[in-house]
Amino acid sequence: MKNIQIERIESVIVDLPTIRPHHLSMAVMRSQTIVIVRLFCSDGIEGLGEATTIGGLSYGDESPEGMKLTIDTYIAPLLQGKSALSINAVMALLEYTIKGNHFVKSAIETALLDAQGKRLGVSVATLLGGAVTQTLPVLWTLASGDTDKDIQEAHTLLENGRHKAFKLKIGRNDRKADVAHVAAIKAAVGPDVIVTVDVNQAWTESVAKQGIAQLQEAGIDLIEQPIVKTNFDGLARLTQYFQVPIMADEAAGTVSDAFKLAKIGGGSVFALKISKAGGLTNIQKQAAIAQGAGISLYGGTMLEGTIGTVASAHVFSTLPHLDWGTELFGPLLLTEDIVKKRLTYGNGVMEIPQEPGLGVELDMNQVDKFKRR
Ligand code: MUC
Ligand code: MG
Repeated sequence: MKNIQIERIESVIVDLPTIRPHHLSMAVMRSQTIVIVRLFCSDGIEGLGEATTIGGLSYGDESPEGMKLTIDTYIAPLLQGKSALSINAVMALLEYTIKGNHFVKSAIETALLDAQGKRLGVSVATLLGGAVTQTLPVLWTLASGDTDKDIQEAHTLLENGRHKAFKLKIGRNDRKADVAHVAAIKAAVGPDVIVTVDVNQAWTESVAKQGIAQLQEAGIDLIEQPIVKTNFDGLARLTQYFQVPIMADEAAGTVSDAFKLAKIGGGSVFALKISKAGGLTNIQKQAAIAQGAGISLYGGTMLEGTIGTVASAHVFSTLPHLDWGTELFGPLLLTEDIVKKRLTYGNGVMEIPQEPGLGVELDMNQVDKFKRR
C-alpha cells in the first residue's frame, strides 16, 4: 500500500441533551458535551474519534474546551502530513511531543484505527487482534438523585430486560444516608440482581472502612473507587481487608498506574477506560498487567456518545476475560445522537457494529444542530 497521509484533523464540540440529570459525587450532569474528532486522510478516508469527560473539569483534568484547543492548536499541525498507516508511529510521536492529555490521545488513536479499518475492510476489533464476542453485557447506572425514582427505573429496566445489573453512584450525601439509599435499592431489586456502588473517591479511608462494611452487609457485589485516586496503598489495604471486591477506577488511569496498583494489590478489579488510558492499545496493555496479577476486568465508560462507546466496545471485545462486564450505556443517556444509526441494546447486552472500522457514521444534520457555536 502506497503511503497515505493525514491531511487534516477537525474537532467539533457538541452539547447533547440527556434523558434525566445524572448525579455523581463530584457533579450533576444535566447534558453531555462531546468532542468529535474527524481525521481526513489523503486516500479520501475519514476516521472518527471522540474525547468526552464528565462534568467539565470535575472528573478528569481535561475539559471539552481544552481538548478542542489541544487538538486544533497542537495535534492537528503536528500530525499533518504524517503517515496514516503507521498508527503506532503516530501515537509514539504524540506521546513524545505532548505530555498527558490522555482523553485527546484516545480520540486520535480511535480516529486512526477507524480510518485504517475502513481502508482494509475490517473492524477495529479485527485490527486489535480479533474479537472474542460480538456482544457485551452492559449494566445501567441508577443516578437520578432520588431513591424512589431509581427503584422505579430499575424495575422498568428489569421488566423490559434491557439491563440485568445496576451501578449506584454515592458520595454526595453523608455516609449513613448513602448507605440507606443503596440498601433500599438492593432490597427492592432482590438478591439475584447484581448491584455495584461507585463512590467516586468521596470517602476518606476511615469512612470507607465503615461504609464498605455496611455495603457488604447489604449484599452489594462490588465497591468502586471508594477513596481518593492517589491513595494506592489505601486501596490495597481495603482490598485486603474486605471480602467484597474493590475496583480501581480513577486510580487505574494509565498503563503505569495499572502496573503500580497490580504490584501492591491495589484493587481486585480494574475499570478500563480508553480515555483514561490514552487509547485502545493501552487498554490491551493494562489488561495484560491485570492478567499477570490475577486482577479482574471491567469495561468502563466516561459516558461517551456512540463513537467513544463503540471504540471501547471494540477493544473490550478482544479481551477474553471481562469478568465484570461493562457499563457502556453512555448513548442511552442521550435523548438525541449525532450518528446515523444508534446502537442496539437488549437482553442485558449491546451489539457491537461489525462494519469496517468502528462501524459508525456521523449524521451531519445532527452535528450541525448540536454543534457549539
Ligand atoms: C465513573 O466514575 O465510573 C461511569 C458510569 C457512570 O454512571 O458514571 C461513570 C463514571
Ligand atoms: Mg467510576
